[in-house]
Amino acid sequence: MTLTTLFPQCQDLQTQVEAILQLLQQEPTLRSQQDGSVVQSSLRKAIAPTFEIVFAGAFSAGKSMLINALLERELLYSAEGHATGTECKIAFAKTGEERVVLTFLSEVEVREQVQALAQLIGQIAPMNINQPEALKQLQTMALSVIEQEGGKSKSKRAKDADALNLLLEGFTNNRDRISSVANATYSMEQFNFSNLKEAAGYARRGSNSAVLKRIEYYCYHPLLKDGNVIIDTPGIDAPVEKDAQLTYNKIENPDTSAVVCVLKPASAGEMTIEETELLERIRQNPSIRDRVFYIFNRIDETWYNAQLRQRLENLIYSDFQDTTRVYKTSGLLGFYGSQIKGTSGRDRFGLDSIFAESIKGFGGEEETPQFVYAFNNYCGSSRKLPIQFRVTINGFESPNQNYTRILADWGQPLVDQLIKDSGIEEFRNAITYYLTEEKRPQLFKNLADDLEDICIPLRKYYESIQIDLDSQPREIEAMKAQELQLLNQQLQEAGLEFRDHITEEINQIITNKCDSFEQDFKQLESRMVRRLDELLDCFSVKEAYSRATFNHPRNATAPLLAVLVEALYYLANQLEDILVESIKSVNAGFFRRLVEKVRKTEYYRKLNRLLGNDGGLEKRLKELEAEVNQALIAMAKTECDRYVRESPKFYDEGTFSIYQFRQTLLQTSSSYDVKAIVDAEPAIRQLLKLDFEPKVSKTIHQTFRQTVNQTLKTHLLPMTDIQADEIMQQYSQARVYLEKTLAQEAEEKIKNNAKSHWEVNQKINEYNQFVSEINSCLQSMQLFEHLLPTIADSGVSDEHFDF
Ligand SMILES: Nc1nc2c(ncn2[C@@H]2O[C@H](COP(=O)(O)OP(=O)(O)OP(=O)(O)O)[C@@H](O)[C@H]2O)c(=O)[nH]1
Ligand SMILES: [Mg+2]
Repeated sequence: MTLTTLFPQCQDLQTQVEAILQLLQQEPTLRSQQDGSVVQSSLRKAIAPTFEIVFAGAFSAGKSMLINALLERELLYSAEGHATGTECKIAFAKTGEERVVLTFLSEVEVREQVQALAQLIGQIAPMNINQPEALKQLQTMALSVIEQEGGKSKSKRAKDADALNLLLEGFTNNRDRISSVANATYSMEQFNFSNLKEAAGYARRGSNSAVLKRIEYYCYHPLLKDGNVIIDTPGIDAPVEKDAQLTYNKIENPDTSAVVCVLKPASAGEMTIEETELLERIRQNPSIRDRVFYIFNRIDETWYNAQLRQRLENLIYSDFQDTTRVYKTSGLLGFYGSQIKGTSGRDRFGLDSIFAESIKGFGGEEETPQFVYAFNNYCGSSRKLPIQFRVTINGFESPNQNYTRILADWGQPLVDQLIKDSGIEEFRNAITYYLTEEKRPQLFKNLADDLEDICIPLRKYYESIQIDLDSQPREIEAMKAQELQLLNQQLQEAGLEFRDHITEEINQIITNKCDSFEQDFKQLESRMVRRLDELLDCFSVKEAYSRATFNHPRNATAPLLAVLVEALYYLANQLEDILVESIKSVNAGFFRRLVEKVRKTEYYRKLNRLLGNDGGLEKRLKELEAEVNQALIAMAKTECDRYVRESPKFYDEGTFSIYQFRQTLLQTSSSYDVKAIVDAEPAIRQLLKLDFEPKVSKTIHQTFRQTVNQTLKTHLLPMTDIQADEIMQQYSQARVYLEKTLAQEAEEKIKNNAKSHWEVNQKINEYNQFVSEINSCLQSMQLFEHLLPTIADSGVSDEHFDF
């Protein structure tokens, strides 16, 4: 019976759960916090048609035997040593439809394994495994490796060589059954097996199992109903590494739903490293969760060994406190106990039927089956049997004789007691109860719990959106009023911030902290110095002389003094031009940078938001730039005008210049034509240089910088106060402007809110619909405690918003 026929309300569960996950996906903030994959995996488990129960544990722990005992039939091959070499699945079949399907490795897979194993033992495998000769050769090599190592299990290398040998043998024997790339499957009829047991015998660990990928038994057993699949695996510490890996892969597979750990400490005294690792790996698979059964098998061995018994009790007490699923079993006694129930004295209680094969010994001597030893031990020394069974073991009888005598004397009640002590029934009852009663509701409970972890945040999130939206429109009105109230204050603040900013900028200039300004001013200095040098270099006495005679039409000659005077005027005026030009560019640079900085300020942005413009700041700065420009030009002119006057030191007694002057005069007075003066040109140039250099130096290094600083300060600072005031005057314009924009903003926001509101309501409706559908499924499973939360109507309808 399928899930849907049992619980029709759960028919669309997958769609519904996926819809909830979809809602989660739509909310990026939640999506990053909640993991939908957990729900997905529990959903998969809940609706999966099959439920895979993997039996895992150390090799020879008794996994295969335990499964046989559980199903009360000899299905799987069980033996001493590494017995199971491939995955064995047991699934449900109706009576009369029992069958086996054997799946072989493909040729590609066989080749891969041959190559891997050959490499491990230091051999090179042929590329083409279809060359019988090459294979024979490789097999001979493998056998000689085993011999070299001194036996199959003497070393890792010997074990690998043995595995290779079996693989090659299996491949050769089953050559016609193996396809090149596909995994070929065969039914038991194709093998002429008459029952499942024969198939199991064929597949037991060895050369056949080496080339088998999987064997699937379909048999009738109530335990297998409802999609339960039992899987037997090779031991986790199997001597063949590949076989052990197969089990670990199975444990990590998402299809695995439960694990029966068949543990060996009852015979070994403690858990092996591999067993501990197995438990860890089980914990790491989210598909398994708490669906783990811990079986301490071979419990019979503790009956004869007090120390083993004690160690096992301690282990269970210390390490298995947090689980109730701990069972102590004897698969051997449980299984054969159930088998000999149908026997009697006529077939010597199974010796001539069930055990007929195993008692065949060499030379007519009868062998003792493993079970008979265990049975006799149980009867003789386990101290398990209640006192009414007065059983004696006679040393003069053979084990088989003791066995038949005891059973003839005590019969069925003793077998029942044996089965009871084997713990198998307890385990079978527990796992049956779990699989038929608990499994389904628990899978759904897990799903419900995982879903709840998503539903609660989702509900909270929707509700918070609703609350937020409901409070929004009022808030906008309030915000608008508040904003208008604050307007005056904000305008004032902007004005003050502007003033402070400009003051700070001026201060930077005055204290030489503005690098760009310093650079511009340096430029001015060097232009002045360069210009003076040029003027002196190109100074022409002839031209100065001609200007002097030109100014005095009645005279044909001019004194040296007149030439000097002309030179003073000329140099002073030329220097003035360059200073004016330079200070203009210093000024322009200063204002350009200032405007750029102003544009980046908070008050500039604020003004734009409040007024829709900058409140006249830039215009004011432009005007100021022109004013300051004029003032600086005037200053530059005054400065250079002073160059016309010779410096007082010019005539100082004992100075170099008066000496120079006298020398020049001596030179020029020798004749009255221009030639004498022209000859003195270098001397005159020297004189001018002596006079001008100190004057220009004083300008650029002392007076003019201070003049510039003062001019900037006196023009800019008073302006900022005026501007701040002017900004305040714009209150009414600002009010009109702001009201308009705020109204627009509010309108926009209300529109958006209406849309969001509609959207969230839509989502809530969807959410509620899916959740209530899921809830009705959970209710049909009696999971009333695990229903998911729905979202109540917020009471705010969409009509509140007209959009
Ligand atoms: N004394 C005793 N022997 C047992 C018990 N269960 C199984 N055996 C024996 O242990 C041996 C191994 O049993 P299997 O069922 O083949 O063990 P397994 O875990 O399937 O071993 P692999 O398939 O090799 O991993 C067999 O000889 C069984 O008869 C038990 O409870 N007590
Ligand atoms: Mg086995």
